[in-house]
Amino acid sequence: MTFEVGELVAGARAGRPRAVARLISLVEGASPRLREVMAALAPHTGHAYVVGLTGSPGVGKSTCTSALVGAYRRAGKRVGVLAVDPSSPFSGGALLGDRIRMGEHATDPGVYIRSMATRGHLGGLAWAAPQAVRVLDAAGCDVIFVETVGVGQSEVEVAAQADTTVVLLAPGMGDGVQAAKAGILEVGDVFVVNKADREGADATVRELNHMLGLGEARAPGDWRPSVVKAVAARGEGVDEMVAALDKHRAWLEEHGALAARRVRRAALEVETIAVTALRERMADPSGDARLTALAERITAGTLDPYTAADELVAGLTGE
Ligand SMILES: Nc1nc2c(ncn2[C@@H]2O[C@H](COP(=O)(O)OP(=O)(O)O)[C@@H](O)[C@H]2O)c(=O)[nH]1
Ligand SMILES: [Mg+2]
Repeated sequence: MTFEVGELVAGARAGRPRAVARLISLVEGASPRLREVMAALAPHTGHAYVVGLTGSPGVGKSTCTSALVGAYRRAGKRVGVLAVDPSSPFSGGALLGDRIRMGEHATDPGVYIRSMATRGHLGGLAWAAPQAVRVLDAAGCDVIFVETVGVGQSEVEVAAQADTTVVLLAPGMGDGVQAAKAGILEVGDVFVVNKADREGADATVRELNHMLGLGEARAPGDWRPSVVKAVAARGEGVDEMVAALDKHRAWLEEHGALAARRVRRAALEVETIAVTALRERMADPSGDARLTALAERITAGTLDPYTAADELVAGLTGE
């Protein structure tokens, strides 16, 4: 399909939903023209505050996000929501459940809601999500929520690539133990024990505080994660969540840690793009032939794998 990159970018910057949607579709489809798009968007990014939310399926991420969107809208902020769920069936730009959960915001021109499915792409989620965030950032969002299911390494990583990462748990799901296993305790800046209308919420909070206390990888001056109880479905605990987000943001800014986080995030983004590009070249026929030739020399005992790897990288990058 033909399109004018400048026009699309201008449209997105003017807040036209169709232009924003179109740009995110280009990301999703790994369009060869993304290079141009990202170059055009770059000068208009860096304004949005990015909040990652992760947790088990059904814990209430979308419900919480929707409640938070409402709170930030009332404060006059423009809000973007990116729901990334590669395991869910994908239909027409929104996951059905999320569309219902966020329905109240569907017609608000100050809110962009987008679901992304990136299954099957080389580099997948880790590659696509930051690019979609850039689109929403350039479109003038003040806050961007990135919701990912905290079940796989890459999903957790995507949520962790935020300014503030929120980890959601619910009582009675054995969630604490699951969270520890999935390694999401380490990435949480704010913990929300949602579904506090259910039995065991206080026990979950205690268990969580205990586990956070055990994980003393933190240095003395480090941020101490906040733990908030919520009943997102009834809007309870939303103000506390907003306060916890604000507090973390203020802490980051005070300690010069926000800039550092963003540099780390950009570095990871570049790394992901570079590694993805290398993998693609390795997978194409000439790369494959190179690799096979090197592998044959290794099995013949005439080459060691480290030197082979150096040669491979040099061969793939030195055109
Ligand atoms: N009892 C209770 N149910 C909730 C609460 N928050 C969300 N839910 C329900 O939990 C289900 C899953 O919520 P959803 O936000 O889609 O979870 P996600 O998969 O983490 O995005 C939905 O039926 C919600 O209505 C809550 O605080 N209490
Ligand atoms: Mg959801």
